[in-house]
Amino acid sequence: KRKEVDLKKSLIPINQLEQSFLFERQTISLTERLKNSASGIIAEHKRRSPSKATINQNLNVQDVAKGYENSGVCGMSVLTDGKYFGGSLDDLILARASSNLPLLRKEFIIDQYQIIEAKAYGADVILLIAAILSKEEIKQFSTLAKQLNLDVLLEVHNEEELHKSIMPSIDMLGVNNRNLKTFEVSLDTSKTLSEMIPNDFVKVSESGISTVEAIKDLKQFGYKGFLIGENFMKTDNPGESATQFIQ
Ligand code: IGP
Repeated sequence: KRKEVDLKKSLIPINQLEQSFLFERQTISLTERLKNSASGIIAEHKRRSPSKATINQNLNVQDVAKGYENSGVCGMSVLTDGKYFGGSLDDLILARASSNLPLLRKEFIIDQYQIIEAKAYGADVILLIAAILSKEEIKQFSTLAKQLNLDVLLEVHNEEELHKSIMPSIDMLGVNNRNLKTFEVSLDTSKTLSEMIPNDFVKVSESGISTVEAIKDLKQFGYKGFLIGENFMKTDNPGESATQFIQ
């Protein structure tokens, strides 16, 4: 269903995307940063969400990006989905213009076009969600991303999704602590799945993280990356809030 909605918009032809100046840009690897970081924070720009309605509508994405960069986080995640999260590709390109952080395009990717688009709008990393993709699509999409020098964060929520997702074209394995159907959050999801993730993938724990203690705990289970949105975005100064999570 989403495919129809997305493709109905008048899209910029692929060859034009490929000629945009950001398409030529040297991407920055979030995976490498996480490997070498003590804090491992990936800070998200998120105005609203289906589980929370409004989080913060008063900030502009440029200030948020600069604040996150100054705080010393490893990377930034930018929601580009409009329907559920109130984001857009404009947010991505504005974040790119305002910071040198590795940027993750946070989107429900279901078509290769969106990966080329991600690069043209300044992303360094794409998200692939195992729950909405077949193994074949994961392979095809991640291979394309690697050809474009983009890192791939593959998101899972259970063992079955994890097993279909393990392949060499994936850089990071993200465990979403939030069940996308019930919106229930439990950090135990990350803990339980951690031992099934091979060590050659950088492990990222996503959603529902709001304390430094939770991060310390998750590090014991091998996690190197921590994706945090709401906890920073609900404050007046997300960058400053992020500072408290960086040692
Ligand atoms: C951030 P939180 O609970 O810190 O705001 O979560 C991030 O993990 C969450 O926004 C997210 C998400 C997603 C959003 C994780 N996977 C997939 C949209 C689609």
